[in-house]
Amino acid sequence: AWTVSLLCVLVVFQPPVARADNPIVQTIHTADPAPLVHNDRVYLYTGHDEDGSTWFTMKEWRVYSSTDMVNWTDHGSPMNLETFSWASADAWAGHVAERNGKFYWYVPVTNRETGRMAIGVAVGDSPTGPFRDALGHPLVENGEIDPAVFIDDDGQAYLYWGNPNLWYVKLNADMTSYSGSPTQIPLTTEGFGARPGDSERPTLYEEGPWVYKRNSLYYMVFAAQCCSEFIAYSTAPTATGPWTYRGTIMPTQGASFTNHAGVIDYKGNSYFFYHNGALPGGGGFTRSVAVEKFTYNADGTFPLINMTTD
Ligand code: FUB
Repeated sequence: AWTVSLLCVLVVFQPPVARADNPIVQTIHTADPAPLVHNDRVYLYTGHDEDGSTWFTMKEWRVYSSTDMVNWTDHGSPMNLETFSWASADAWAGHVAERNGKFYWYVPVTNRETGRMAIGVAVGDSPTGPFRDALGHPLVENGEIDPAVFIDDDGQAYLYWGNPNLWYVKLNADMTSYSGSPTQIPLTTEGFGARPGDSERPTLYEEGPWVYKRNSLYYMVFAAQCCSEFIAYSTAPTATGPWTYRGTIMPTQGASFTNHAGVIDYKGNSYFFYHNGALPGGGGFTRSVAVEKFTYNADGTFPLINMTTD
């Protein structure tokens, strides 16, 4: 009887584990994946589309983790709009980075004072939180969204973000302040491709930048061309450019008119995270995060990656 009750206790207190084909999360709607590898584990940070949404109605962020990319542990929601006393709505696409044992989560939210989007930063002592507002006010306020953080080999951290423009700023070592002013990355057609038939936005860049370095080459993966977004990328010899457009990674597919990418290497494989509307009843405001394993071409370019349910 003792063994059985111990077993019951263990079963009751196990964090929920979901075995996932795509979509990774099949119990709620998730969007805007931001994977992070830490201590041999993949942490997946997402937004949460409210059931029945007819807009990007999002109030909290979620965390999942895995050691095999198949079985995912649900760590719940360690951060929501109330984490930021100055935020009123729109818990949109964020990104987490680790530095010196602390985890910094950059997110766009609506600033209740201005009614405009601003970027906040929360900090936690573990990848699953709890997270607290690091500043008590926005880190960046220019009405634009989708922060992405990248720490270069020399320790310099950068924050990128933007829609309709594309910005970066050099973060200080504390990760919660920056030096200089935000700089606009020139949206040239050489850098970000030519958008057909849209004079206000001449390039394909729409939103959702994701920056990383591989074999001395800097990659910027981004959502291209609203409102049937596909995922494209550019590369550069430095973290600040100049960027050269390299083409499509994931064509427009599925029931969501947005897409949002995150790329990692883990245990010798490369993984491409994205979102779609693949759950029953899913769509543009009820999205689901998914992942595909892929192999870079020998010259470092991306293969074309399609959405699957595998
Ligand atoms: O999830 C809300 C917004 O939709 C994100 O900030 C964009 O990247 C798009 O996915």
